[in-house]
Amino acid sequence: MNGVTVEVDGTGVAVPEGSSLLTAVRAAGVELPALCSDDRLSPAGSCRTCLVRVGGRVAAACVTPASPGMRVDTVGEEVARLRRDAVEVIVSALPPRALADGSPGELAHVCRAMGIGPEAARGAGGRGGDESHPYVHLDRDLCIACGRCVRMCSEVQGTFALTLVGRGGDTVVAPGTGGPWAESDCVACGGCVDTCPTGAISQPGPARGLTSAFHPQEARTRTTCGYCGVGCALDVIAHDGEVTAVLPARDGPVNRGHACVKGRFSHGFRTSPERLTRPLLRRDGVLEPVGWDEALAHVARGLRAAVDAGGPDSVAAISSARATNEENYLVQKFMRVVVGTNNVDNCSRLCHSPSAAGLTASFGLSGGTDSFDDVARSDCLLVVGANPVEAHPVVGARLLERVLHGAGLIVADPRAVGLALHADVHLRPRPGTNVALFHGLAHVLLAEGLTDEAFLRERATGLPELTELLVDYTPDRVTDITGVPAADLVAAARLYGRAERPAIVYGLGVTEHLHGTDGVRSLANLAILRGAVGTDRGHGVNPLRGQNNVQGASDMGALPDLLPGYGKVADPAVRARAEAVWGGPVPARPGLRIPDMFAAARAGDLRALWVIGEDVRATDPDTTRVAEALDACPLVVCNELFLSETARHADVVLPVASWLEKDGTFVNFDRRFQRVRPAVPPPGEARTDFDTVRAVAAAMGVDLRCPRPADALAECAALVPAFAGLSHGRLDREGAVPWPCPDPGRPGEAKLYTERFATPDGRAHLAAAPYLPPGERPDDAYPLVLVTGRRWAHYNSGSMTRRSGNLALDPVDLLDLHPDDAGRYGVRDGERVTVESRHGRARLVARVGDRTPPGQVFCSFHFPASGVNRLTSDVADTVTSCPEYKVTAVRVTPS
Ligand SMILES: Nc1nc2c(c(=O)[nH]1)N[C@H]1C(S)=C(S)[C@@H](COP(=O)(O)OP(=O)(O)OC[C@H]3O[C@@H](n4cnc5c(=O)[nH]c(N)nc54)[C@H](O)[C@@H]3O)O[C@H]1N2
Ligand SMILES: Nc1nc2c(c(=O)[nH]1)N[C@H]1C(S)=C(S)[C@@H](COP(=O)(O)OP(=O)(O)OC[C@H]3O[C@@H](n4cnc5c(=O)[nH]c(N)nc54)[C@H](O)[C@@H]3O)O[C@H]1N2
Ligand SMILES: [Mo]
Repeated sequence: MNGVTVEVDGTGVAVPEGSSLLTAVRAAGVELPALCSDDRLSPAGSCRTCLVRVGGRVAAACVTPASPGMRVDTVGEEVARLRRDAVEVIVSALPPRALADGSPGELAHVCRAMGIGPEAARGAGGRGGDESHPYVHLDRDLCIACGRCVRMCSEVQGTFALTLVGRGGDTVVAPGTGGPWAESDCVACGGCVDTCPTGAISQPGPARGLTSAFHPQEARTRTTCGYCGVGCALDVIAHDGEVTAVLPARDGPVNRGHACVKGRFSHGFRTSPERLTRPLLRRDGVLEPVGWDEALAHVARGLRAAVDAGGPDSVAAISSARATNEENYLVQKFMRVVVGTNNVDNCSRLCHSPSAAGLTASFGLSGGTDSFDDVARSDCLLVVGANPVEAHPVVGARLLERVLHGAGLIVADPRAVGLALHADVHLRPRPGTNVALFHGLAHVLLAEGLTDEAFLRERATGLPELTELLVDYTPDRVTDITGVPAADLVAAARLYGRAERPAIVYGLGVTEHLHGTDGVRSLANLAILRGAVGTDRGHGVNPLRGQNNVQGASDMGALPDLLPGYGKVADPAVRARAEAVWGGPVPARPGLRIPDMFAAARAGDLRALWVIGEDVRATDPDTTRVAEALDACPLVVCNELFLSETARHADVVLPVASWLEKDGTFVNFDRRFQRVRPAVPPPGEARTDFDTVRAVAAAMGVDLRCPRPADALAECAALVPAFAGLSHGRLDREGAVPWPCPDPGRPGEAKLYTERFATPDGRAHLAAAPYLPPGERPDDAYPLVLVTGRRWAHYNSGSMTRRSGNLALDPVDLLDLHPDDAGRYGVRDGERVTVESRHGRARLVARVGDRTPPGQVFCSFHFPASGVNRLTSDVADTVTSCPEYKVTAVRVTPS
C-alpha cells in the first residue's frame, strides 16, 4: 500500500494515499465531529464541524487531502471554538427534541461529547414530516441539510431518489419526484436512514434514529441475511425476544455497510399471526395442531411404511436453499443413511443447476470463478440475463457504482432492466436465443483478433471445434436469430474484447431455458477466448446465485447424484469415503431430480415426500401437474414457517425457525461461508430444521450424530477436502471464508484457477454447442412470449415479504406489456387481465410501458394466488432439468 505520513498533534500517522485529513485524524485516535461526512461517501465539506489547523490556516479536514509531512493541529483553542460554534449554529435551528435525553444518532453523540445540552436547540420546528412510507419516515425539523442521504442514495445505492430543496436555513431533503416519499423512486435500501446524523430520516418504531455506526454494541447479533445469495452481513438488534432493527454491518465483506429493503426491513413476517407455531397433522381431511411427539412418530411411521411397501427409492426429500449448510448436510445424510436413497434435491434445480453443470464442464468446479471484490474492480462488465438492481440490490448498487466511476457496461437482457439504463451497449435478444448471441460475440472476438492466443494454446482445449462452429454465427445470421442489431453485437464484442480486465456476471436469463447449460458454456467461452479467467487479465464468469444458501445446499450434497463436496455418488471411492465417516452404506444409484420426483408420484411410485422450505405448489413450473403429483403421494411432510400452498395440502406440517432464529452457516454467491446466528428465539413450539431432521431420525431409531450445527460442519469438513479448513470457530474469528479451503491455517481461494483449471486435464474447455430454439414458441393462439422473474420488493413465493411492510410497497403481481400489444389486445394500464398459456391461466394487473419489447410480456411470481406458475411449462434444460421459466407462449385478454 502506498502510504502518506502526516503529523496529528505531534504524532506521526500513516494513511493510504488519497486519504483525507479526517481519516488521518481519526487514525490518530482523535474524535472530531464531521456531520456532513460518511466514509462511504464523497466529502462535501459543507458543515464546517471538522475544522483543524494545518500549515497555518484553518481547513475542513474532510475535504483536505492528506499530503506527506502535513502538520495538523486539532487541539488548538481557536479550532476547538470554531468547531463548537459550527455545531451550535446547526443545533440552534433544531427543536429541543433533537437532543432529548437518550437521543440516538451521531448529532446527539457529538453534542454529548462537546457538552452541548438540549437547551442549545432552540428551533421552532413546525416544518412537518412525511410518514407515507412503511419503512422510511422524514422529520423535516431535524434535517440539517448535510446532504449525506442524497449522496448515499446516488453514490452508494445508485437510485438518485433524493434531493435538497429550499434555500439557506430552509433547505431540507425531499424525494426528487416532489410528491410523498411512498410514491418516490425510493427502493428502501435504508442507506439514508443509516447515514442520517440527526434522525431526520429514520425508520419508524423502537429503532428510530439508530444507525449502524451509532448503536449499542451489546444488544446486537451479527448474522448473514437469509434472503438472497449476496450474503450481506447484518447486525440484528433485539429487545425482549423481538427484532427491533436490522442494521447493515460496516465490515460486511460484500455489503460494506449497505443492505436492501428485504434484509434491512422485511422481518415483520416473524411475528405475523399466520406464523406456524405448532405441528399440524391431517385428520379426516383437516390439519389439526398436535404435539411434537405425535407428529414425529407419524412421520417416522409413514416413512418406514413407504420403505416397506416400495423400497427406499419410494421416498424423496426436497431440501431447502433457505436453510443452513448444517441443515442441508443433515437432510442428505438422513436420506442416504437412514432411508437409504439418493432421492434428495434442492431448488438449485430450478435456478442455477445449469451453472453448476456448465461451470464444472468448462472449468472444473461448481461455483463462480472470481470474488465479487475483483469483479467490482473490472474495467468492463458484461451483465447477462440478470437484474441485480432488483434481485441482488447490494451487488447491483456496487456494479452501478463501478460503472459511474468509468467501467464499461454491456447488458444483455430483453428488458430495459435498471442497469441497462447506464449501459454502453444494451443487447436485447429474443428470450431463449442466448446461445446464438454468445456465439455471435465469440465470432467477432475471433474475426477481429481479440482473443488471447497464448492462453488458448497453453490453458484451453476445444478451439478448432469452436472455430469451425462459429463460421455459421456471423453477425447478420445472429441478428436474424436474436433480433440484436449486428452493429450492437460488434460494439459489445469490441468492448469486452478490448477491455483490460473484463468480468462476466449472469443470472437466470441464461440458465432457465431449454438449453440453459449450453448457454452457460457458450458464455464461458467468451472468457476463455479472452484469457479472462484464471488470470490477472480478467475476472471470469460469475453466476448471481439466487437463494441465501443455494450454493451451500448443493455444496453440502443435497443433490441426487452428488455427495457433499460434489463427489459423484456413482463413484465407489467417493462412496467409500462417505461410508467411513457416516458408518453405514451409501446407495450407489443416483436419485430423482425434483421434476422426476413429481413424475414418480403421479405414476404411483413415490410414497413419501418431505418438502423442506420450498413452496413447490406455487414456485415449480406447471403447478397444476405439481398439485396432481403431491395429491397422488400418500405422505407429504412439509417444514414451513407458514401454511404455504404446499403446506396447506400436506399431511404433516412441522413449524420451523427462520434465519433470524437459528445457528449455522450459509455460502453466498461468491463461495464465502459466513455464520448465521440466532438473534431471537423461534415462536411457540417451532424448532429448527436441524432439530426436526435429527428428531425424525431418532424416531426411526437412528442417531444422526452431530448434536449441534458446529458438529455437522465439522463432520462435513472431515469428509470433503475442499472444506477441511472450515469450522464455526474459524468463521467466528475471521468472518467470511471462501471455499476451496483445504487448510485451517490458510485463507480460502477467492479467485479460482490461477495455476490450473480443476478439470481432469487442468485446462479450460471451450464448448461448441450449436444454437437450438427454445421449447415453447408463440403461434396464432398464443402470440406473446411471457418472461417471468423478480421484482425488488418481494421474494420468490412472497411468503415472507408479503407478510411485512413490503406489501404496501408492491401490493399485486403486475404484467408488464408494451403499448403496441396493449393496443392490439385491448388492454389498459392498471386493468385486470387474464393470461392464458397452453398449460393454464393466471390473473394479473396490466402495467403498460416500454421496458418490455413488443411481442413479450413480463411478470413476477410473488403472489401464488395469481397463479403465474400455472402458465409455465414442464419444458426443462436438457442437461439438468432446470425449467424453462423464461419462455412461455401466452395470450392476454382483459378480464
Ligand atoms: N427482490 C428479489 N430478489 C431476489 C429474488 C426475488 O424473488 N426477489 N429471488 C432470488 C433468487 S431465488 C434468484 S435465483 C435470483 C434471480 O436473479 P435474476 O437472475 O437477476 O432474476 P430474474 O428476474 O428471474 O431474471 C433475470 C433476467 O433475465 C432476463 N431474461 C429472460 N430471458 C432471457 C434470455 O433469453 N436472455 C437474456 N440475456 N436474458 C433473459 C429477464 O428479462 C430478467 O431481467 O434473485 C434472488 N433475489
Ligand atoms: N415463474 C417462475 N417461477 C420460478 C422462478 C422464476 O424465475 N419464474 N424462479 C425459480 C427459482 S430460481 C427459485 S429459487 C424458486 C424459489 O421458490 P421457493 O424455494 O419455493 O421460494 P421461497 O419463497 O424462497 O421459499 C419457499 C418456502 O420456504 C419457507 N422458508 C423460509 N425460510 C425457511 C427455513 O429456514 N426453513 C424452512 N423449512 N422453510 C423456510 C418460506 O416460508 C417459503 O414458503 O422459484 C422458482 N420459480
Ligand atoms: Mo433461485
